[in-house]
Amino acid sequence: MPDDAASPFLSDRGADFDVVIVGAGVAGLYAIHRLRKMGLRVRAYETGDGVGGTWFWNRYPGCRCDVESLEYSFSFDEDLQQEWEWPERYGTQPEILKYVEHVVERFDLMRDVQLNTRIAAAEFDEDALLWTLTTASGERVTAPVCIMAAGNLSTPRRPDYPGLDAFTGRCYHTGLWPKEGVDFTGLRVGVVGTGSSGVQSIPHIAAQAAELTVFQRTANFILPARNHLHDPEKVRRHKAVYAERRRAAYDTPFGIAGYPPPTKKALEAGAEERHAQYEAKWQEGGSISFLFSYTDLLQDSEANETAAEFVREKIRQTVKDPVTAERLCPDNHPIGTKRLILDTNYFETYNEPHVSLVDLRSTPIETITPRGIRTTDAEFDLDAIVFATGFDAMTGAMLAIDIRVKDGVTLEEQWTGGPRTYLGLMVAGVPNLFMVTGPQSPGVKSQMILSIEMHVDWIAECLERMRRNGQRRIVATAKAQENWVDHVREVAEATLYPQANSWYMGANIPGKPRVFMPYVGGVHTYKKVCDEVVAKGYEGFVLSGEKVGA
Ligand code: N01
Repeated sequence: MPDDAASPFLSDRGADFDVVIVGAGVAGLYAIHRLRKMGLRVRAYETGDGVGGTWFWNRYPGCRCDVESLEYSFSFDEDLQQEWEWPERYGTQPEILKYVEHVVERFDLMRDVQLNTRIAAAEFDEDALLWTLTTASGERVTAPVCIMAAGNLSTPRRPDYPGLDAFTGRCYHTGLWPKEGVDFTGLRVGVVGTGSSGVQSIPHIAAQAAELTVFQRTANFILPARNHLHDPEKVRRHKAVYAERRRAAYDTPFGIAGYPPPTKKALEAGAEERHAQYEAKWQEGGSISFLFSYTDLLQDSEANETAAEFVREKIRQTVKDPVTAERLCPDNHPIGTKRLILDTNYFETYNEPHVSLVDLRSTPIETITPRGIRTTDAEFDLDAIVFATGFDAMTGAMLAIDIRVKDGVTLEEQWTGGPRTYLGLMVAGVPNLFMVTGPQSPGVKSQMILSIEMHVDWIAECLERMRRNGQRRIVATAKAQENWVDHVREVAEATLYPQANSWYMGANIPGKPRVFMPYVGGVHTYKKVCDEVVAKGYEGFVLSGEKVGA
């Protein structure tokens, strides 16, 4: 039974549901819970045959979250956060999936999820003020409100090398890992890609494979995770102030409390002091703490270079073969401008005799052959290829759905030059369709679950107000969107982020518009903006029962 006996939202229009949700990952699941508490009739549609999104699909060996487990979890229920036990500093994929499944059972969410259902199209009817979603198998469902919770890193991408289909060995993508797992024992394996997924899986694959060849296009900055079993006393202390820490997280740039912000610029410290600072952070493990060494690491190239060189020195000290070590040293982007990677034994893996590194910048892949991979100067016979080549990030999942307003705009047309949103929550000209952690919000640059909860709560409060006021339509204005898009760009341009060929820039997908997509002004700033928008009567949105131009 709903907790709230208020009348269902717009049920008089004969819609199948009040709100339809695309995706049953962490975002979709929380949306079900939150909206159901308001008495709304909701349903989430999920492509997979299980819930969990990212944590359902990314089952590759070594997969873990790089945000600490005590932070990377829901905050909406005090009993849940007090009772759940995270055994290690960073949650593994199986642990996180187990947690998500527990949440689903605990709050009885499954009854509002339809699995094995891909949403192919969504069309808004301006006269009826209804969204009609069409599934890949042709089923249609209507609701006045649609929430896109389809994920930022949920559209895996494999490069289109010639010959790929002719490869006679086994082929995998880290983001679509087989449920039953993969045994590489005795095999000659090639891994293409050295982002987080590659770096986490390579030591595990190396432990089984007879030979492992890693194909690297860009060397990345990688810091030690320093994972360990939790100290029960530390957990007790954390949980004693859990609610307070969660609140404090909203006042921080990355949405995680407990990291004292830096107070000094890097070049204000002498070389020895700087080295000691970086060394302390290196020993502590984790990325936020390291980036918080100095105030200007992401703004000033010279400052950034001091941290970058510290990490390169660590690589040279760890990897015994000097040629391999130099190849592993990142040299084409400032540290932190691509997502920092946390590792366990990644660099050490290259000291093993059966592991080798191919530099694709000097010898690119020409073709996949039936027997393996051919680069411009060698041929590698392989039994299996693992693509750790990432995702069509931030826009891939939304653009895979034909989203259109009847007789009006399509999302694809709106986003030809890159995504354009108001606050990462809505798109001008597309009424009653909300995004959870959409482009131009801080989502991917934050503790994702906090950002998900923030967005879902914002959407829920907005719908509550619409219901109270008898309003049926909400849309962002073109002007508000333009201002926000400009602001997001200006904030990014004041940093070093746009210098890297990252997925934040869409640079990993050939032909994708090169636009910096996340908002990097920080969760603390963004939350204030969203609160102010509400306080000013949903500034930048038009709320109405009538059809109005956006
Ligand atoms: O993907 P990526 P990912 N030929 O895009 C290379 C989150 N995540 O799955 O850098 C050759 O980062 C590409 O090279 P380049 C996290 O936010 C989190 O690893 O484009 N190589 C790169 O090396 C992360 O940032 C966790 O030159 C090609 C790699 O493939 C995000 O997901 C764990 C290529 C792709 O790296 C994505 O991570 C895993 C080509 N044609 C993921 N195309 C944790 O929480 C691409 N590459 C720890």
